[in-house]
Amino acid sequence: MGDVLNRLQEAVIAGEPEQARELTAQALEAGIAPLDAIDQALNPGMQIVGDRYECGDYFIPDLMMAAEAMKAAMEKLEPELLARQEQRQILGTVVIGTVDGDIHEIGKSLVATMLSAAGFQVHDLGVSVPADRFVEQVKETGVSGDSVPVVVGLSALLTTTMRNQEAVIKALQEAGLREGVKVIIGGAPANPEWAETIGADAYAENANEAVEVVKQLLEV
Ligand code: HCB
Repeated sequence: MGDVLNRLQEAVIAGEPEQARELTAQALEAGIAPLDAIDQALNPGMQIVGDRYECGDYFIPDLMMAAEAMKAAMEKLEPELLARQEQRQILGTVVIGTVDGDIHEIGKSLVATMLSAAGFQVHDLGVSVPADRFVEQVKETGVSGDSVPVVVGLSALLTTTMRNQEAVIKALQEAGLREGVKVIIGGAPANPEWAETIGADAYAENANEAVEVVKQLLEV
């Protein structure tokens, strides 16, 4: 089990999508749980990639290839994660996206997948999402009679874009929608203090914590 996960981590670090896809399939065939593959191979692999970029050993193309490898692995894991949620009882609705100016999508997509697997209806708005698009989706979600209450998930990976998490909260306030929703933020530069500063309801360090926090916020 350790060997295939080690090789999967190496495939992410080396930016090899085909290998990552193949090794993920092997891991699943060997009975490794999708969450173990994420926690023990993919996330640590991306962490190493980030460290190498930070110290100048890796460059943007390396980051992009590592991200492609992680995405290839996630494409195999997502159906498995969702399949494990057999009887779907909709616990609430989540509108999630990476904020304006920020194209980092892996963490946001992982949170979206985990919430979906846990029984939430998830509207994933994608990356670089303007504040008014979140507002529009929250309005639409309410109007279309989707399950309520609604949680808004805001991802930001850059110190320059984390301000836009606050911009979304302000836009929700201006539209008179803030009282009706819970806001959870995440992403590498965010932390609980930042959540408090910008008036978010909660912060989550990772996708598992996001699921727990959203459940707590909605009391489900
Ligand atoms: Co990017 N990048 N990047 N990047 N990138 C980071 C984020 C740096 C930290 C790297 C570094 O310098 N050490 C850095 C940011 C520095 C800073 O602002 N302090 C950085 C930079 C500078 C940049 C560019 C500006 C580089 C450039 O062009 N000069 C550029 C920005 C482009 C833009 O957004 N406008 C850029 C581009 C890229 C790509 C495109 C090459 C690629 C993204 C590809 C993609 O997503 N499709 C990329 C990547 C891959 C990274 C690193 C290496 C990994 C990010 C990642 O996917 N992590 C990252 C370094 C790092 O974080 N160690 C680096 C894995 C996921 C699973 O973790 O933290 O995203 P996560 O998500 C977690 C967690 O935060 C939480 O749960 C998730 C799952 O566990 N969470 C939430 C996330 N969102 C949540 C929302 C919630 O509501 C709740 C919880």
